[in-house]
Formats: sequence, C-alpha cells, structure tokens
Amino acid sequence: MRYLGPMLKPTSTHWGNYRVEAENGRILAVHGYPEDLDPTPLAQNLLAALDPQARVAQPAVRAGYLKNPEGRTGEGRGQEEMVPVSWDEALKLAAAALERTRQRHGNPAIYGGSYGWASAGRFHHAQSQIHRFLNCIGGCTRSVHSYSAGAAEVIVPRVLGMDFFQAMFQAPTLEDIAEQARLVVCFGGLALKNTQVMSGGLGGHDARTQLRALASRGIRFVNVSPIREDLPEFLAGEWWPIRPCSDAALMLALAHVLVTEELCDRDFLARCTVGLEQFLPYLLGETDGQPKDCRWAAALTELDAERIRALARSMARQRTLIGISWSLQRSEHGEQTYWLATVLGALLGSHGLPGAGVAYGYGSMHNIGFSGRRLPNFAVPALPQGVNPVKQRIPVARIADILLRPGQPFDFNGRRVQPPEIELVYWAGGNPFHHHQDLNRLCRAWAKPQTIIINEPFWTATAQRADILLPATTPLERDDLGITSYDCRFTPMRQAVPPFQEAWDDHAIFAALAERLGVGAAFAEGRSAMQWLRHLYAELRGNASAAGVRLPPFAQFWAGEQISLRDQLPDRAFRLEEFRRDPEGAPLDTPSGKIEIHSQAIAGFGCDDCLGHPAWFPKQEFLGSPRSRRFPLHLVSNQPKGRLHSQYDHGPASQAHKRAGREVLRMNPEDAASRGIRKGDLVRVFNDRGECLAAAEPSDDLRPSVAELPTGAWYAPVQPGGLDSSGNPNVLTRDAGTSKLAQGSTAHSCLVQVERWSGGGVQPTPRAASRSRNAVGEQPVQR
Ligand SMILES: Nc1nc2c(c(=O)[nH]1)N[C@H]1C(S)=C(S)[C@@H](COP(=O)(O)OP(=O)(O)OC[C@H]3O[C@@H](n4cnc5c(=O)[nH]c(N)nc54)[C@H](O)[C@@H]3O)O[C@H]1N2
Ligand SMILES: Nc1nc2c(c(=O)[nH]1)N[C@H]1C(S)=C(S)[C@@H](COP(=O)(O)OP(=O)(O)OC[C@H]3O[C@@H](n4cnc5c(=O)[nH]c(N)nc54)[C@H](O)[C@@H]3O)O[C@H]1N2
Ligand SMILES: [Mo]
Repeated sequence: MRYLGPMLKPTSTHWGNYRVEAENGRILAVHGYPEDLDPTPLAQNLLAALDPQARVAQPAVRAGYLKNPEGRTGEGRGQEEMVPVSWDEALKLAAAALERTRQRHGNPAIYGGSYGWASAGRFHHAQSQIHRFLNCIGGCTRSVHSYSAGAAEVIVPRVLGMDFFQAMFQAPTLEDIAEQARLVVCFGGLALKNTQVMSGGLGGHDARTQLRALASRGIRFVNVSPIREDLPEFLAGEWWPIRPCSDAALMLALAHVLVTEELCDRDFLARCTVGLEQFLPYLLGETDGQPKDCRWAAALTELDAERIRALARSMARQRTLIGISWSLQRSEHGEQTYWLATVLGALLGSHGLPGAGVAYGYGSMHNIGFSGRRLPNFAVPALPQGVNPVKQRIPVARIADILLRPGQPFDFNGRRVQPPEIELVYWAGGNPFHHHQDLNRLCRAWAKPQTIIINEPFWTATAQRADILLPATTPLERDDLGITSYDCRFTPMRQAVPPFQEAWDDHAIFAALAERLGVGAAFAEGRSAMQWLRHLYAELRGNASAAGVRLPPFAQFWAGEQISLRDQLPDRAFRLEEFRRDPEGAPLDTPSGKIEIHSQAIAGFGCDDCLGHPAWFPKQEFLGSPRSRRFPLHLVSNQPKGRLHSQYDHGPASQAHKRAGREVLRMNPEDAASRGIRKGDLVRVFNDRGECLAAAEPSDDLRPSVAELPTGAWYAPVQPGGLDSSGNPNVLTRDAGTSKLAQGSTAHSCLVQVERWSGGGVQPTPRAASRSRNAVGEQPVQR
C-alpha cells in the first residue's frame, strides 16, 4: 500500500469524519476511518469541492446594482449578469449598503436570520460568524427555530416541559430497546438514509449495525409511512402504508381504544400527567358528535380499522417504543402528531421506561438513539455571538411573508409578531432557494429588499440571486475544530488544499467588513484564525477537565487524528426516567410540572388551528380533499439519499441518484401506468404554484397516490417563474405555517399532478448537473 500519512488531512462534515487525500491543491480521495463501520457514500461528494464549474471564483455584483447601488432594482435578481469585481470593490459596496441601511432605517431593517446548515467546524461556522458580525454593528432581525422541527420545537416544551433537542437526544438506546422492547411503532419509519447525517460531525456511522443487532431479537416493527423503504428491510417489519398527513387520526384512534377498553396506565396518568379529563370529551365525541374511533380513523388513514384496534391492544400489552420522525411535523397542523405521540406514551405509561416511551426524531439523524447514553457532559464552546440589541424574532419559515407583508402582524406561539420592513438581507451558510417552500412566491419576496448580500462557495440558486456575492471557502480550504456536543469524537480539521481562486473564509470576510465599519477590534478581538482555534480549544479543554474528562494539549490534538472521549464519559441519566421515578421531586418544565394532555396556556392563546388539547383538523393538501380533484397525487419531498440538502448537488454521490442529470420522481406503478408513464420517462410535476421536470421511476415501495421527489436539486427555472428543469420540489410545496402556534414549515403537505413531458429538449442546468472535472473524481471510499 502507498504511504499516505502526511497527505491525509482529517476533516469533519455533517455526514461524518474523514481523511482527505490531497496533493498540489487537488483532492485525490476521501477515506473513511477504520472505526467508522459504515462510512457513507455521501463522503465522495467532497471530490467535487473544487469543481470550477460549480465554484464562485471571485466576488461578483449584479449588473443593475453595480450601476445604481442605491436604487430599487431587485426585480433584476437572478436575471441580470453577475459582474466579477475586486474584493475591495465588493467589500466597499457591502459596507456602504450596511451603513446606509442602519442610518436610514435602523438595524431591524437588516435581516440576518440566515438559516442553513453551512458546514461542520466550530470556528468557521457561518451562522456564528455572521451573527457575531451583525451584533457588532448593532444587530439585526433574526429568526428562531428550524425548518427541521419548527412545530416540535414549540409543542414539545409546552406539553413535555423539555427543550425539544434535549428530549430528542434522550431517545431510548438501542441496548435498552434490544433488552426491553417487544414492539416498535415507527411513525415516518426509521430511514437509514437520514442516519448518514449528524449535524456538527460524526465519528462513526453505526445505525445500521445497531439496528441489525435488533433483527434477531424477535421485536415486532411497524412502519407507518407512505414509503415502504423508510424501514430497513432486514427488520422485517410490517408496512402500514398510511395516507400522508393523517397520522394524527391514527394516533387518536389508538388513544380511543386504550381509553374505551381501559388499557391505560391509570397510575402513571394520575402521577405524571394533567388534563386527561379535558381531552376525553373530544376523544369520545361528546363535544363534536364524532368519537375518534378506529372506523373514523380508517376512513382518514386508509388503514384497516380492526388492525388499528389490534395494534392498540398490543401496544398496551407489550413494552412498546413509539418512534416519530420529524417529517410528521413538517406538515399542516404538524404540532398535533408530536403532542399525540406524547399523549400515547402517557396513556401507555411508558415515558421514562428503558427501551420504551417516545423517541422524538427517531431515524431523522444519526445520534438520536444511536449515540446511546454517552454524549459530551460539558459545554462545547462556539464562537461567541455577542448580544443582539434588536429584539425582533420571526419564525424561520415565515421569511417570504415578512418580505412580502412588512408590518402585517401574525400570531406565533402565543404572541403577535409585527415584522419590520426589511431593506437588507445578509445570508451566509444557507440556501433559501433550496430550503424554502413555494419558490415562485419566494422569488417575488426576494425582489423586495434594497440590497442582498450572500457569502457562498458555490453558484447555487441563492448565489445567483445576490446583489453582492462574496466567494467563501469550504472546510477543506481552512483550519478548524471538529467539535460538537452531539458526538463523542472530536477531530482536528486541517486544511487540505489552498482556498479556491479568490475565495475567503467567512471569518476573513466579516473581519474585513468589520474593519471598514469601525468595529474590527470588537469582531476579531485581535486574534488570528489559528489563535481563535487555540482559544476555543483551551475553553473546551477547561470545560472537559471540570467534568473529569481529559483532552490532550492543543499541539497534540492538532497534529493527530480524531479522538474518542467515549470511554471517559459517564452514562447519562435520562430526564424522563428521573421524572417518572419522582414526579414531584423532579418535575418537568411545564406550568403543571407534569405532562400536559391538555394545556391551559395553549387553550388561552385562542388559536382556531391548535386547541388546548390535541385534535384532528381537516387539511387543505390531503388526498381526498377538494383540491385533490385537480391535483390527485400527494408529493413527499423528503431528504435526499445522495447528499445533504442541496450541498454538492453536482457531486458524484448526488449524481449517482439522478438519471442523466435529472432528479428521480418515484411513484406507484399503477399511478404511472394510468398516466402512460414508464421508467425513465421525463415527467412534468405540477400544481398551481409551479412546475418542474424529473425522471420517472415506478416503484412498489410507494403506496398509491403518493409520489416522492427528494429535496435539494439546484433550482434552475428555464425562465423567471417558469418550469424548473432541475427537479426541485419546492416549486410545488406550500408556503404556510403549521398553525398559529408554531408557524413551522409544512413542506410535506403538497398535492401535485404528474404527466409525461412532451416538451422535449430542456437540458438540466449545466452547473447543477456537471460532474466534477477533477481527473480522479470517482474513487470509491477506501478504508
Ligand atoms: N420540500 C422540502 N423542503 C425542505 C425540507 C423538506 O423536507 N421538504 N426540509 C427542510 C429542512 S429540514 C432543512 S434543515 C432545510 C435545509 O436548508 P439549508 O440548510 O439551507 O440547505 P443546505 O443545502 O445545507 O445549504 C447550506 C448552504 O451553505 C453553503 N455553505 C457550506 N459551507 C459554507 C461555509 O462555510 N460558508 C458559507 N458562507 N456557506 C457555506 C452550502 O454551499 C449551501 O449552499 O431545507 C428545508 N427544506
Ligand atoms: N441523507 C440525508 N440525511 C439527512 C438529511 C439530508 O439532507 N440527507 N437532512 C437532515 C435533516 S436537516 C433533517 S431535518 C432530517 C429530517 O428527517 P425526517 O423529517 O425524518 O426526514 P424525511 O426524509 O423528510 O422524512 C422521513 C420519511 O417520513 C415519511 N413521511 C413523509 N410524510 C409522512 C406522513 O405524513 N406520515 C408518515 N407516517 N410518514 C411520512 C417519508 O416517507 C420520509 O421518507 O434528516 C436529516 N438527515
Ligand atoms: Mo433539517
């Protein structure tokens, strides 16, 4: 074997830690660590990191903006040429726009929500950098919560009294499940494709290995999902092909059986919950004349009433784990499923029992459940962001609303939000023209602000829609720390290649802007990037030491490979275990200190789309709704198998899941046949919001009337507002909040129609479709 030692640079990505083989500024291969049992093919996307067709080589300014920087020319975004300029010119324009906006309109007119996953790496984390910078110049309007789990982040703390992420990372461990559970009911499945990813980095993928170990345990798995392969085949589970967005009805019916057949855990309910008596009249149909029984649920879910009844009985008789993926709350009234799963766990009395209760977000990312009881037991430092003097906060997925309807108040989590007029948008580390719903509407909203500044390594659809575009580096081009609170392995991230052409780190960009705006010292605190790494590491080591965990000195860590803290960490006690043992002594952080089956606080908000108890609400985008007569297929736009969101859509792992550069739309064979669609046909997917092209693939893995088009293809309309040639489902999805309570994203609620495309020769966009030109761009993972 060749000796590779010094050429291998350790790095960390949201899809795992790797060693990158690089030479003379080229990336030759990406190697998994031997201790990573199942390194993901996603790693190979890094081979496309330096693709000159996809990278932004130098700063660029939109032609109309360059001519008239103070004008209102936003309509030209995405259509006018991006003119290459010098860094000096670009920074001068950006600093002037920031200063002008502050002077004329005040800091709230700057939107710095800047949502997005950016890259792993603690110091060069784009969100930390942009927020620190904007706080240094007086702050900005920011966003709260995530696209991932907007509804859960509001409802779970209110009814379970735990921060959603805290609840999530205390999911029952696989060891406990193996020992204790007899039945695992997975709402939204337990999709291995999603466990490739762990936000902030991951030292080893072993979800598959851990799940395989369950396969021989005789545990019954139920996969409640429109898509069969959401549960790994080797678990030999039952597939319950539920009608999308009807899970709340199924959960209500399960609750109805538990209550009417007296299968509830009365002791747990009395000790650990409040509000059952306010929920029962609704559940039993006394308030609205409709008992939420199995027959009622069968009609909504298209599942068999007797099987639902039998499942409820089994759940009561055997130790049962309820898994609920995040997808269930990224839909209309998404709060209800998370509340109802919590209520089911309460009725069963299973919260806080080992291997049972509810796993929130099971299968949505790797370390939910699969990290066991060990995660760092000390604070992992990040770049301090300072204080934002602007107190304005908007729910993240309402971005188009605030741009289109400034000043128009709306409800959010029990208060009224009055969005300010936004004059300047600054985005670093996210791709709204990937992640937001109803992209044609976003295009209209995006035309409104006076200035839009973007830091971005790649020519994404968002980069193409900037006024001032500043080319950023990727982690392979800089030094960083791969440290996170969500994994037991830390890694030095040593620069593998020089920055691509004129790209700068976000830190360098903001430091230069801070200088120009007179806050250079406050932003950089006199430290170089390497001094910041040492500074953060010293803090990390101090925190670890206080918790009894030894980390090597910086020089040793920096020169080495990823380290594992696992053996030094204690097993965590889970909050719900403590609460169950002693509800009075270790109360939950709800108003009652208990699990709230009815919430007085939520009832007090008076929302018509989220009551004081969980409930079923009719949906607009739902098979069988009036709208489904025009658009008879339900589109699931789930997470892609071959990439993280839109990142490296041009990379080899992403391209491997496409067909001739097109995103693949899967649909049930009957739905395909009735439309004359065969495998590989080009199809037009459309509704009244937009249209896109995809390559069709009939598949038995999808239930009838459901189609699947994963997210992340680089949006490429053939003309403004027109047909998207890349297959980005967000031209079709609905841009409306889950409810007045959480205002989360509802990406999974979407009806469409599909037809064979006869329009001929629309080419996939060259940038998104181009494969890496890197001469050695296609090497497999080597271990
Ligand atoms: N239809 C539909 N839409 C969805 C979803 C869905 O289920 N269905 N899911 C939603 C969810 S859960 C999420 S989390 C969002 C994800 O949405 P995003 O997080 O916005 O998606 P990413 O593609 O990860 O975008 C990150 C961007 O940051 C850039 N980047 C990477 N590193 C750096 C860096 O160091 N500096 C800078 N300046 N930029 C960098 C990348 O090139 C990329 O363009 O999408 C949401 N959208
Ligand atoms: N490979 C890969 N993994 C990822 C990501 C990625 O981009 N790529 N992104 C990460 C991020 S940011 C997030 S937030 C998580 C998201 O994690 P999830 O929200 O769990 O992911 P999805 O893939 O959107 O949905 C999981 C499955 O739920 C099913 N589903 C959809 N609608 C319904 C419904 O109404 N009822 C039921 N019962 N099932 C339904 C779909 O069949 C889908 O495959 O994934 C993370 N993991
Ligand atoms: Mo997400």
